[in-house]
Amino acid sequence: KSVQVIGVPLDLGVSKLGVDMGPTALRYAGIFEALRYAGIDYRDAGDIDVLRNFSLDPLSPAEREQAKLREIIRTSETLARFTAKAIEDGHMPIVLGGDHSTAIGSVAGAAKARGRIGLIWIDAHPDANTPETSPSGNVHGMPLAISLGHGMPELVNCLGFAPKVRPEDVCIVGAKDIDPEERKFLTRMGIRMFTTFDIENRGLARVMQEAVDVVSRGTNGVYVSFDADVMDKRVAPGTGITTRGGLTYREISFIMRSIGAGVELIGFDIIEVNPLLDKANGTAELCVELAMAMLGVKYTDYEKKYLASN
Ligand code: DIR
Ligand code: MN
Ligand code: MN
Ligand code: MN
Repeated sequence: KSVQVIGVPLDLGVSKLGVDMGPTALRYAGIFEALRYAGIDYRDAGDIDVLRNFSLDPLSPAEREQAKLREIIRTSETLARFTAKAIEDGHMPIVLGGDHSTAIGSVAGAAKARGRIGLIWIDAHPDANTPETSPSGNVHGMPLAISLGHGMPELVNCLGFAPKVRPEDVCIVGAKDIDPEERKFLTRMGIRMFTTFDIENRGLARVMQEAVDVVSRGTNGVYVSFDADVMDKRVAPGTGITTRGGLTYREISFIMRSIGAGVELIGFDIIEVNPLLDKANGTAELCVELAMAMLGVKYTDYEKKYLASN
């Protein structure tokens, strides 16, 4: 199996600068060295061209919002076509974000190529807001709703069809900060969500068994969208919204290994790595390790220090 890596330096869906450097941080953290270590064939497709956030500064607030939305629509279409093509050609796409509006395009592409897909959303937030329910107005809080067919029509209709996934094929893992209206939407849609409370309450092994079942049943493979902010701030400081009580290193490692062992993986996103907020790029390095875990390869400090270096 070969991998195609694409970077999406997109920060137009958030209010903080820095996630546009996610792709660079992940490359610098050694994602290609890791793939080489694992003997996995790969190609770096480079970064999609995206308007820089600060280039919009001269515009009025209203014009700026319009320009951001237009650019997110354009980027989503480009990424969706790339992702679909990679899958149709027999490759596994790994998408380096970028804020989470990146997933609008990658999920669209996976659905275009495979039809009925399962989707695992690993995130401290369900990202299931619509413009009507969003407390922030930020598009990175909306991509799951959009993939389910709810939100701005231009984004919902990415690649010309909607919805991208059925509610019964979606599973959220690790959520803890959920907006009230967003929770109502998820309940109404019948989305399976495993919060950090559920992980404590039921045990992670049982939660992951059920998550894998939900997304696998009846689907032609599973796409994973991984937001680095699901991890505790001491584990992963290099991400937009860091909070107390996120997942531990062992929890997130277990989640990735369970997915790798349990599903037919179509591809995945690594989202919201922000090197400006990081300590010596450690969050990006951890995300590389976690990506490898999803690919079924152990690539911890032990391999890096003792095995890969010889
Ligand atoms: C919040 C924050 N629910 C919003 N979402 C974040 O703006 O809609 N998602 N940070 O990753
Ligand atoms: Mn997110
Ligand atoms: Mn999040
Ligand atoms: Mn986010």
